[in-house]
Amino acid sequence: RNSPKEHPRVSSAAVLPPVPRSIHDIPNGDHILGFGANLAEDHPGYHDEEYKRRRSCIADLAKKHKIGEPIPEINYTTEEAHVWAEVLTKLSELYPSHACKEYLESFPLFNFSPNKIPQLEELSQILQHYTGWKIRPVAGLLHPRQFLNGLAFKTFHSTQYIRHTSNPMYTPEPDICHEILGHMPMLVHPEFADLAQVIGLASLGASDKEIWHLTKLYWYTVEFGTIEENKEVKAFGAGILSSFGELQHMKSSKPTFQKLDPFAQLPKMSYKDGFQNMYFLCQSFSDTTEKLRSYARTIHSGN
Ligand code: HBI
Ligand code: FE
Repeated sequence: RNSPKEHPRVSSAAVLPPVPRSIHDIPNGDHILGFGANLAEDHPGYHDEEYKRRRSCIADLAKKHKIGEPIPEINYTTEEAHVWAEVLTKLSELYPSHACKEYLESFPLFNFSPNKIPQLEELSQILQHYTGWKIRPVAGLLHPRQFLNGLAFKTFHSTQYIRHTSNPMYTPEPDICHEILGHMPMLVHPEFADLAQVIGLASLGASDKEIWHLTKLYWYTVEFGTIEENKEVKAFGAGILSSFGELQHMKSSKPTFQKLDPFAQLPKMSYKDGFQNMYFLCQSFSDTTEKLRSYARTIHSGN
C-alpha cells in the first residue's frame, strides 16, 4: 500500500501551499467554504436563529479539536434525533435493493439505531479497526485541497451538525447524516478505502488545476459512483447513498451510465437541485483504483 512518504515531491511553484507531510500539516480551522452559522439565503435553516446558533456552537467545537484527542461528543436534542431517525429509516428501505454489496456487508458493523445519532468518536474507532482510517471533525465544507489531502493520510474530515428539521430528506451541504450513512460503511471496506486514498495521495502537491480535476474524480466516484453487480446498477457513492430521491433516480430509466476515464475531461459537477443525469459505472473498485493510479502518476511525474 502506498504511503504518502513514498512520493518524493520536488517542491515546484512557490504559489502552492507547502505539501503536507502528515495530517498535522492540514489545518481544519481555516479553508472552510460554507460554514457554521453563515447560511446562504436559500438554506432551509436561514430564518431559524436557534438553528444557526446550534450550528456555530458545533462548528466551534470542531475548530478547537486537536489531533489525537477524542472527538467531542455532541449532546443531540430530541428534535435532532428525530431527523436522524427519519433519514435512517427511509434510506434503509432502499439499501437492500439499491446499495452495492460492500455497503450492505459493512452496514451492520455500525449497529445504527434510529434512537441515537452515532458519535463521530465511536465511528472513527470502527474505521480504525477495519481500515486504519480516522475521522477528524470539521466546521463545515472544507476547501477541496485540504479535504483531498486528508484522504492521503486516511483521514476523513466530517461535519457534525445535522440538517434543518423542516425537510429531513434534504440538505444542500454535507451534514452528519450524509457523512455517516453515505461515507462510513464504504470506508470500512479496504478496496474502497484504497480508492479514496489514491485520490488523496494524488492531491499532495498537485496544482490548482489538478486539484480541480481530482475534485471531479472524487465527485464522480466517492460521491456519485455506481458499480455493476450481476448486470444491475448499484450505488457506492455517498451522495447517492445518503439521498432517498437520488437512490430512486439512479434506478429509474432517466440517467445514463458511462465508463470512467480519469484522463478525459469530466462533466461539470452540479451541486444544486436535481439529480445527476449521468453516473460513471465501475466494474470493480480495484479496476477503478488502478485507473486512478495511472492518472495520479501523470501528476507526480510531470511539472
Ligand atoms: N468538506 N466537510 C466536508 N465534507 C465533505 O464531504 C467534503 C468537504 N469538502 C470538499 C468535498 N467534500 C468534496 O466534495 C470535494 O470538493 C473534494
Ligand atoms: Fe460527501
